[in-house]
Amino acid sequence: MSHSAFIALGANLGEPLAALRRAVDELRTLGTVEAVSALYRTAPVGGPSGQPDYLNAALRLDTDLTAAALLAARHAAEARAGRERARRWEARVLDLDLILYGDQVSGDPALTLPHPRAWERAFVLAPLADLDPALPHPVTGETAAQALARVGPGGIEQVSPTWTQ
Ligand code: PH2
Ligand code: MG
Ligand code: MG
Repeated sequence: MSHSAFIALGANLGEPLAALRRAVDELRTLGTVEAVSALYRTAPVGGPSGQPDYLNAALRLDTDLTAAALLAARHAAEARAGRERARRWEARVLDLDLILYGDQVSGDPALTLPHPRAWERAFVLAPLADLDPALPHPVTGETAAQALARVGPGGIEQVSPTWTQ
């Protein structure tokens, strides 16, 4: 059965734009990419100080894969991009986060759904609101647009609406 997954993309090391474009192409092999958000330049939130700005975006992927299979594919794509996992929230060449998988709610530490911090972060919410402003949080019901208005758009700037072309 097809599930609608929302995936956030981020990078702030190496060649972030090239890495995000390649990630979109890889995700196209996992299902149907129904929509891709605009691209944003965003100030780093958390992690070691002095990191470069991030590029962030999000996409909607309709897929027959399970959430666990998506997680594995996502880690493989991050590894192929050259990501090394050391410190939490350090700068990275590619980060793919599964934000929503249908309306599934999971407390599994390896795959918490929805992503626990997504509804608090403008760098996730602005791209999500591009894809669907009325997208509800499966537990609270707050939409992506409402959450973005609540947290405010500070620290993010849209750099391109059509960056995958
Ligand atoms: N990801 C993080 C931590 N901080 N900051 C920005 N601006 N963008 C991110 O994608 C990001 C972050 C953890 O994955
Ligand atoms: Mg992340
Ligand atoms: Mg991640």
